[in-house]
Amino acid sequence: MTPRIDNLTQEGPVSAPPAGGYDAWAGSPHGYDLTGGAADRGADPDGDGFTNMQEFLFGASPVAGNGILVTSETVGGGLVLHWLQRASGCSYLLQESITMGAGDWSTSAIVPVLDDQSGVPTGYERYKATISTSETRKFFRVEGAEN
Ligand SMILES: [Ca+2]
Repeated sequence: MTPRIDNLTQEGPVSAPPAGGYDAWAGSPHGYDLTGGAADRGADPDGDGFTNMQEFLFGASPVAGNGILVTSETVGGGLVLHWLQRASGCSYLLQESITMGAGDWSTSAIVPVLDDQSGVPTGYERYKATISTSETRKFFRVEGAEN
C-alpha cells in the first residue's frame, strides 16, 4: 500500500513561539503583539488558512504565514506523523476515519509517543504516531483544544 496524506501537512519552518497561555502567546510584551481582532482565537492575520488557535496549539507562528501543524514521513513499513503539542493547558487526540465524514472520526487505537525534542520551542513537546501501511485505508488527524 502506498501511503497517502490528505489534509495533514503544511510545509515551512517552525518559528519559536513564546511560552505561556494563549493570551501571553498572542499579546505583548513576550508574545506576537497581536492586537484587536487580529488577536482573536479565530483570526488568521497571516492569511495562511490556520486560525490563531490552531497555530497556538501546534506551535506555528500567527504572523509568518508558513506554519506547520502536522508533518509526515514514511519510515520502513510505516507512516510517521509528527506534531508539536503545548506542554500544558491543552489536550490532544489522534483521530482516524475511514470516510472523513463529519461524524465519522474516532480516537485512534494508535497511541502517540514523545518524539525527538531537539529544536522544540519552549512550552511545547514534539509527539509522533506511527501508522502501519498494512492498515486498510484510513484518514488521520490530530485534534487539539485549550483546556
Ligand atoms: Ca494563520
